[in-house]
Amino acid sequence: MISPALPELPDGVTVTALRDLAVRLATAAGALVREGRPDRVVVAATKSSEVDPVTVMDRASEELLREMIAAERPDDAILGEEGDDVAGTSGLTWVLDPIDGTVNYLYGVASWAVSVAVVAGPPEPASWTVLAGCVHSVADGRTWSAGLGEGATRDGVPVRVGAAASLGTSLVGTGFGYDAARRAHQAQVLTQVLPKIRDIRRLGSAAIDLCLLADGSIDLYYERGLNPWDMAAGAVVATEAGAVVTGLRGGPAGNAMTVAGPPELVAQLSEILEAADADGARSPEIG
Ligand code: LIP
Repeated sequence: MISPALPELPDGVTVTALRDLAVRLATAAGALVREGRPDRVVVAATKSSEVDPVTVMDRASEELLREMIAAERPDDAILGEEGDDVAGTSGLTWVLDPIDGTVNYLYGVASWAVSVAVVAGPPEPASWTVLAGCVHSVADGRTWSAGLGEGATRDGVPVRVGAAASLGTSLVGTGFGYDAARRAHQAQVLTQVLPKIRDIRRLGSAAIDLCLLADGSIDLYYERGLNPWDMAAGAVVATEAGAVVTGLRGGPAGNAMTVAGPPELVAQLSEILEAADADGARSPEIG
């Protein structure tokens, strides 16, 4: 995949410096959350449904990220999963997921991450340009980062998407939303996908899924219902590693659908997803 054109950046700002900051932010928040994890994590509140939890450490992690950004880049805007939007004047927005994979964090399953990205343009996947991002998988310390036009790395080593021979031998990551009707539809879609691939992985963090795709640990990824903070950092890691990250029916990646992988496999998977109405284009009542 060819990186999108680099937009004009504020004076003195470079992609490399933004990427370095994204890594520092994600690892600092990761250390806070790792050290502060109690033996028994409790749910502080729920959001879109009773199975969509927030913990005290989601909030503490995002607070730390916001404080560090305010100190280092006071003119930038902030869009975070757990707090109010902060307006900025620089044209750059930090897109924050303080814990992606909160359910795993809650249960002590190792797949959860701090995800930090910085974007130019409106902070929504259809129109932003992601300049840099970092996904820090806190339990095992793996850290993926990417800068626009700079490539992607895991723990400093360049990564590339894998080259699965065919859709039939592809290992495909996916995820499910928090709404019951949406989940029922996602389960139906899965019945169309599963017989045509090697297997499915539902690991519980979209940010990590996109990074595993980037380093060839899985071959493809698709999910409906991603929020901007679930995907911003992972998407730049994946595209800089050679993946296409797109929506269905010629649209951009976003809430309706995100499909990622090598171009030819994405095209084949997208055909199945479109036929199964995986983006809800023919069933808007499901939401
Ligand atoms: C979660 C994801 C997960 C996805 C869920 C949810 P959270 O983010 O990353 O993989 O399937 O729908 O968006 O809620 O843990 O930040």
